[in-house]
Amino acid sequence: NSDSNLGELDVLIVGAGFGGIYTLHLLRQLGRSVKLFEAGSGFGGIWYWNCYPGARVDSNVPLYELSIEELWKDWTWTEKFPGWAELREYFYYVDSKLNLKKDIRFDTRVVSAHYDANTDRWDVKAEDGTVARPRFLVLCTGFAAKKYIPPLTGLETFQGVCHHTSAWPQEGVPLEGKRVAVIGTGATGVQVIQELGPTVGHLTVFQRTPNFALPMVQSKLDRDHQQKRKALYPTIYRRRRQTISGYDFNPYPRDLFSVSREERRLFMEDLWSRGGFHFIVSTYQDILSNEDANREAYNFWKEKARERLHDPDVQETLAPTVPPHPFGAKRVCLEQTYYEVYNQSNVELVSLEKNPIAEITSDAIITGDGVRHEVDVIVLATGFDSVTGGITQIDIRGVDGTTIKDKWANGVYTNLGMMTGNFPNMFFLYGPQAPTAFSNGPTCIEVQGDWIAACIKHMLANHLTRIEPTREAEEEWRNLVMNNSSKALFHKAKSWYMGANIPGKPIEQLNFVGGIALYDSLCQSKAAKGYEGFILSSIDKTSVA
Ligand code: NA7
Repeated sequence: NSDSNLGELDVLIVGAGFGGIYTLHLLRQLGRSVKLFEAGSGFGGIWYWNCYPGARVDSNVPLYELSIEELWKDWTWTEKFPGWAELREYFYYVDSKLNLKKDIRFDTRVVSAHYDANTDRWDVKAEDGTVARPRFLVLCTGFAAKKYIPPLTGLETFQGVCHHTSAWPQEGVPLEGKRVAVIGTGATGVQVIQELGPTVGHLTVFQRTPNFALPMVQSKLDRDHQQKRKALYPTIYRRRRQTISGYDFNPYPRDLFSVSREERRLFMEDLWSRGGFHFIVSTYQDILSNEDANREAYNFWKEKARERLHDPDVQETLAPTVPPHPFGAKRVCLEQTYYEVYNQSNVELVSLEKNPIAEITSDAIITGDGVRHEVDVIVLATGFDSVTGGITQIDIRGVDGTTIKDKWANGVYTNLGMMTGNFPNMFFLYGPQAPTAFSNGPTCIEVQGDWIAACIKHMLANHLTRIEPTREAEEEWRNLVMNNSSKALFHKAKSWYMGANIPGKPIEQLNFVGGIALYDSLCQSKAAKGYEGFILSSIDKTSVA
């Protein structure tokens, strides 16, 4: 084999984020040939691409890390909610322990994968000409691998600096004293805005929909204290798999209106003071299903946000009297100084709801009211073709030549959110119809990675060469995913949870919202029943028959 032709492999993994490195480590233990291709020049996945100012994880230490091989013993974080640079360092630390690099090719972006039914192998090609023929293909491309840039008239004529947050230059961008525009106020926009507000000359924020951001309650972490807490980590890691959201906390098993107004107030104050996702995850169990309960939570949130804002117009734009959608129906994010930033004289908030962007010229963003907002830099914090985009952007063709993009054009079909029919031997992790984005990443990844590794082990040990879901199992799984969310309020918002942020994308619940513990048990039980809902076969037996 030449250097760019890896020939036949047992497994090829795509992506060197948490999902990729975890499955690489597990699968290598089978003693078979396993390689990993990564488009970026380094480790980190989402933390490789998203190095914009202020990028930070919304999960607290020690939940956002791998639980295996006692990796946590020799690693110390400096902040409760670590930033992108430290998260990247963590990956290099993991590499130093697990020696991952020797099986990884960086700068190798997979552009196509075609299934060859004659050999039960995938023909995989990368942009640089690298090819491989793995039996099993494991896509660990993440839920936010395909950026979304909206069709803004004249954007291509802008002469200043313009970047999407997930394509931020690795060397950084000089912004001090500059006139900067941020378009978008999702989790990313909020992080960029609070980071840039204090340093840039002028910041103009273009908001279409307000974000109901929650206080992160960030803190520096003391090394000794962290060391002492490590005795609890194995318990914490066991527990995170038994919760709804993969953290170490669960919803409170009471309905909001079942307790007195006073008790509610105290309870919510307590959750608020804890920070992180407690206010949305540890709260009353009916917050995301009962609209009245939801409004109570919103009103509490609104009061808190408004207390921090000086200008009444800004208060109404950021924390409106009537919310545009239920609280939490779009992903809420964590903030530190987001609201205070708007009290600064160099920060201006433009409501696109009142004044949409009409046009972008060589040096300005012009809104519907005719105002020219002159800027040097445009930051596009406009999100992603989330959950499915990372997979469908690759030219993946199944047994009959159909692309995965075509298969999912009118809706996603999978079994267990890990495989799809007509695309045998292809697994995806942290993708559609799995707890993706409704769970802490590493927790979900370990649950799915364990299942995939066990499945591949089973296939190899039994000389099976092909596994593929049945259509019935896919229909059943889709119904389960939809039914699980039918009582929830997610369908009342135009969010990426529902594919609604991308024009033309089918509107459907893209994530399994039943929780990690239930998901894990459903996956385990199908495996225990001999991979129920999947057809397993061997090419040798097929040819004999
Ligand atoms: P999001 O959450 O999809 O946010 C994208 C933002 O961009 C959001 O505020 C959008 O407004 C805005 N947007 C999108 N299109 C336009 C147009 N055409 N004009 C103006 N504004 C627009 O992406 P993020 O990167 O913030 O976060 C993604 C996930 O990564 C996050 O949830 C975490 O899980 C990590 P809209 O709300 O649609 O009105």
